[in-house]
Order: sequence, then structure tokens, then C-alpha cells
Amino acid sequence: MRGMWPRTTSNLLRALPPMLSAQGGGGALGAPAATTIQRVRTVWISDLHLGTPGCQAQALLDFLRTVECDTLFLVGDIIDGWQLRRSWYWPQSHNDVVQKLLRKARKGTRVIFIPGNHDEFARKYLDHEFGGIEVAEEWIHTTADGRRLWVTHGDLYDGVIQCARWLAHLGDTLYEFTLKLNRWLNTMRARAGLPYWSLSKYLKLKVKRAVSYVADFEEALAREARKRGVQGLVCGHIHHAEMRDIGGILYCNDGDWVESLTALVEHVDGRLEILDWSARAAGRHAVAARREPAEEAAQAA
Ligand SMILES: [Mn+2]
Repeated sequence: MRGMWPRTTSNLLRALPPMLSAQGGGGALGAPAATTIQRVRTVWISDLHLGTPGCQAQALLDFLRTVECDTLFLVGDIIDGWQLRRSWYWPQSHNDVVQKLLRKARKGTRVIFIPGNHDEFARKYLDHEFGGIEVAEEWIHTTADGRRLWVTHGDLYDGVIQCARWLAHLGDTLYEFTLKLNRWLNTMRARAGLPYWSLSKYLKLKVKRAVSYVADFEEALAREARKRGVQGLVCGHIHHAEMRDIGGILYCNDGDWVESLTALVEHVDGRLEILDWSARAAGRHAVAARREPAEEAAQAA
């Protein structure tokens, strides 16, 4: 996954050529979303950040409609209390996501919510239940093939959040800004018929890798998992989907729904996989962008 991004560029401008090339990404363009339901045993999603403009609620709704599972884990930063406190943002699509989650719980999916740092208000309600959604601090999930996975959001093992909350909040503001820039760039890209490309994801890979932030986070979680005597772990928090072995511990990060649009799923046989929804979202963007001129013409007529 890391290999997909230009490695030697230190300069943002040099990352832009793929945006200017009509071939960039490819494949997903013009492919309308299929409506076949995919059945899996377990789904993990995190970092939806409902209540912020960055949340890609439409893509998320599309994903939730398409996937059915026995157990759905909401692995933290589902509702962004930090940003809602600063300014209220709650469009209909965010309501639809909440309704969809409640509906899944009502229809028999076991929904488990593990709060993160952005929705830490929910940590006051551990071991309670809301509309069929269970709230828990952490979880041990056993896969169909018998592996035990520790599920946690991950912020409790993030050195920055634990040692310098002010820095985390400052980073949050800068992050919002890059997300804004990202939306603008992708509106332009969609108009040009280009697939979705995450600027903030690109920048974060460059910047955070440099200070080995991500590596430290992953190592810390793998250590904690080993202490718990499990075979692996599932977390979110750093908005970077990944599945790899760290010293005999399977580290799984389910990514996020503000930039990478990814989920972790367990198939019925226990096999784990990261689903990348960004290609699907790109297809939809491109279709919407191509429809615009026709709609304008229809309005003018
Ligand atoms: Mn977080």
C-alpha cells in the first residue's frame, strides 16, 4: 500500500501529476456501484467522524447497504465530539448513517461500539446499551478459525494523545484544513473525470512516517496485544488501513471514512481482509460529475 505513493518526492507539487493524468487510478471510472449484498462474518469500521464535513457519509451509507454481517464493530471516533463542540455540523446524511446502524442492530446484527478519543464522552457509558448498540471499552473477538483478536480504538497507546493533548488538538485543526483542501482538490478532479485521490492521506504518510509516529503506535499496540495473550489486534485511530505481522502479532487497522474509505472484514471462514471503498466512491464521483452538464442542460431547457 505504501508503495503506491511516490517515495522520493519531498514536494507536494510533484505528487500532482497523477491528478492531471486522465489515466490515473483507472478501472473504477464509469463503473456504477453494483447492488449485490456481500455477506461476511464480522465488519470493523472506525473513524467515521460524523459531525464533521470531512465524513464521507454517502460512501459509508453505500458500504453499509452493501455489506451484511453477524457482528459490526464501531471502533471509535464514530461521532466527533471535539469538532461538534466547536461548531455544530449535522447534515441529513449523517442522520442516515446513525439510522442505518440502529436499523442493523434492530434487524439482528450485533453492534458493538468501542469509543475513541473524539467520542470519549461515550466512555462514561461503558457496558450500557443504546438502541441495541453495546458500548464497551475494548473487546476480545474470536474468529471463525479460532484466532483471538483484541479490539481497541488505539488512542490510549498514542504517545502524542497521552503526553500532549494540546498538540493533538492543534494537529486536529491542521488536519481539518488539509481535509478541506482535499475536498476542493477532489471536486476539481471529479469535474475532470479523475478518480478520488487523498491528499491528506498522502501528506500524513509523508509527515508521520518521517517522525516514525505510525511505527511507534503500531509497535505499542502489538506489545499490548502480546501482554493480553491474543494472536492479533484490530484498531483504528491513525486513519491508515493496514494488516501485517508485527513480531508474531497480527496488526489490523481498519482505516477510516474521511479519507481512505476502508473497512476490515472477516469472511465466514475466518479470513481477514481490508475492503477499500475508495475505488467505488471514485466511480460514483465520476458518474455524478459526468451527469452535471446534462442536468444543467435539462434545467436550461
Ligand atoms: Mn482517534
